[in-house]
Amino acid sequence: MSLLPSPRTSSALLLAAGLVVTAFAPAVQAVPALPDAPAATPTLAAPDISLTHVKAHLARFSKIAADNGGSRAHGRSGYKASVDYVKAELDAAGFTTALQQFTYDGATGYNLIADWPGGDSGQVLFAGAHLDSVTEGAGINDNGSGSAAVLETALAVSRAQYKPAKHLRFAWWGAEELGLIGSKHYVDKLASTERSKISGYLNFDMIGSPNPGYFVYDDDPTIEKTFKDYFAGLGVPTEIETEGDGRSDHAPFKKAGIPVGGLFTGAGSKKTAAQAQKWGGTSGQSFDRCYHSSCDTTANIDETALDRNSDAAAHAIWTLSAGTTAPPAGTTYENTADVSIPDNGAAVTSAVDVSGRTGNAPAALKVGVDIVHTYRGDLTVDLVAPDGTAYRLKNAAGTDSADDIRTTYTVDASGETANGTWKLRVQDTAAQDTGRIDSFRLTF
Ligand code: DTR
Ligand code: CA
Ligand code: ZN
Ligand code: ZN
Repeated sequence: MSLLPSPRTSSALLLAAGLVVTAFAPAVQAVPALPDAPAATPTLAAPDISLTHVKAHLARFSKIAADNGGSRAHGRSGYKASVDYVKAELDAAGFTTALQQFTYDGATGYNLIADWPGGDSGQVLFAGAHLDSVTEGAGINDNGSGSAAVLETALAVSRAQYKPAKHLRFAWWGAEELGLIGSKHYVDKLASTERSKISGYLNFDMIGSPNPGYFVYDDDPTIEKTFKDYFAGLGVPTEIETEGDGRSDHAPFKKAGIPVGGLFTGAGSKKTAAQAQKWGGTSGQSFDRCYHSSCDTTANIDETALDRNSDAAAHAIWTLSAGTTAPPAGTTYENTADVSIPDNGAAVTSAVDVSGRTGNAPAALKVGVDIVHTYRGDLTVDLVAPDGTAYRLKNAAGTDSADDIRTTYTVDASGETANGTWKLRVQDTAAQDTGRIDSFRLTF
């Protein structure tokens, strides 16, 4: 049995090195990473997003609609005026902005993309909202609310001169109301190499409904937890957003395999008595009685909901961009429990549970193997991915009479989901000589 270092000492040393450490356990089966293992990158708290500022953007959207025939719909002058307003705010705040044009229904549409300079261009945290309204009205809740919250959060990034680990990108989409046209166009035009750089897309569509519910998208667990933890901190219960699968601009990103999340306060569906009990408001009444109607004006906003969701958006953007959505590269998951290898017998395994990561494992996954054995030529060694796929690390080799295997293999595991139970499988295929697995670790 190896002399196990004291968990505390080893954990402290490894944590100091920014590595996440699984607990040291006498049992053979894996132990999950320490649930409260602190993230390697400290998270700066997001600033409070000013409701006054968000409402000021809504007032501008309202005036734009009034000055442009009553709406901010795709193909109408009110939409382009909305784009010009948001773009001017962002240009003045130091963002790198770009207009992406597309044509739909015989009219030119525009996506406004804004990049905040800096951060790891290989890890992009993306937040967006559709800027267009329906033709019936100004579209203040749908979706001036999301557009204004995302704009004010972007401006808060500039005011704070925030420098997160990840690169921040923001977007205001065109022609969502006609079928997610602008966001679909953006994702369609995005090269696969660029898609893989997006660690998450956060969508904000209707976040100030006058009879609000607090709904959190449940598409990606890490993003969902980030939002739910925020509202738990406010003492505000949330529900999973079930109405929207495919019904807003996160859908094209999700379809492209990008982790998505977002917030929603409800549209035409009616609030139940149970929901009114927990959130207040009026049961039996729509969350937004002016959904897609001319009465979707600045009076069609619940300010508390708008403020809470704006602050939640900022919290998620600060948290998920600080490199904490997934433990940073170089994170190790280890199992140091000894596992005896039966002589000329059945295979045995040592397992580690990987969690809290997004996407797939890397193309250069490091597999650390410490096996004590008096004739390593007897042994076959495999890495087994969470879905059961086996990667042969070492074949048996009768002539290799040396002792022990203490080495690190590099495996292209990019086809495997990162999270799950990974196993080291070892089999002694020849009689005589025995040994044990001393430890097994994965470094992402
Ligand atoms: N499609 C959105 C409104 C909408 C309806 N259900 C959901 C769910 C999640 C986000 C948005 C929506 C629109 O009319 O813009
Ligand atoms: Ca606020
Ligand atoms: Zn909408
Ligand atoms: Zn709508």
